[in-house]
Amino acid sequence: MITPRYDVITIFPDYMSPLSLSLIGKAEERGLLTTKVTDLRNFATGVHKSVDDTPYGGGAGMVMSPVPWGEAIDAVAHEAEADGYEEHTLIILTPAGRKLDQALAYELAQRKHLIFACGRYEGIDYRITEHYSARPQFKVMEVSIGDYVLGGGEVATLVILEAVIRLIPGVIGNAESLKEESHTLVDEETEPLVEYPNYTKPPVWRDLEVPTELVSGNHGLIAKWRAAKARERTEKLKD
Ligand code: JDQ
Repeated sequence: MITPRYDVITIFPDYMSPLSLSLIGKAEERGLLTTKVTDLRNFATGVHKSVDDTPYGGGAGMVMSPVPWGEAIDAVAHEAEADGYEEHTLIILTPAGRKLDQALAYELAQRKHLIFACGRYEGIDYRITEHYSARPQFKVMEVSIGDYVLGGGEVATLVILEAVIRLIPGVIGNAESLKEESHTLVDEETEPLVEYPNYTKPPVWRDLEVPTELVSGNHGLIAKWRAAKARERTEKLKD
């Protein structure tokens, strides 16, 4: 059985150390998936091992050269192919990409090989997008995690991987919680709903009581209360 493989290419490989912690690290230890971080600098040539240059057309900042990026992506794809991964989804992090949401996380969780290209400076020469979009083994996606500008793609990659990996079968022990999530995510009118509020013990905390519905033992009443609260909370987020 082929398990998902997640490659990350970056000039800051240490920045990806959270991959070996917690949820993701444990899933990897259990053999549910593989992650590998590749240092783009290993594909830079010349005495200074530089990976950036000035932008054509002028302007501030530097742009990442397509030359080391092409070599690094080819090497990663080649290694994955030797392990039986025939299709590669190249995810290029950029504030100009498709916004991450739960539907995109589900979509990415179906793919067996993801390659995350983490740029720095002003981003990567656009010919990387153009070139890999034209290669049949590759699907290219430009992805953003939200409308703010980060210093590079590394943190965005960690966010995406955390959202994707918890959807891989077996990663979360409780399959019921994922099923419930996918039900509450999209209701009958496909309107995204936020979660209902949660409560746990103690039953009274700083004079605040747990809503009586939740301690009623009446599962119909509990379901009705939760649906109403989810809608109320969703409404409050508008405007
Ligand atoms: C890169 C930068 C000015 C890019 C370089 C590579 N959602 C999201 N916000 N920011 C990013 C993603 C992101 C991703 C990759 C990146 C930012 N930068 C910095 C600076 C213009 C464009």
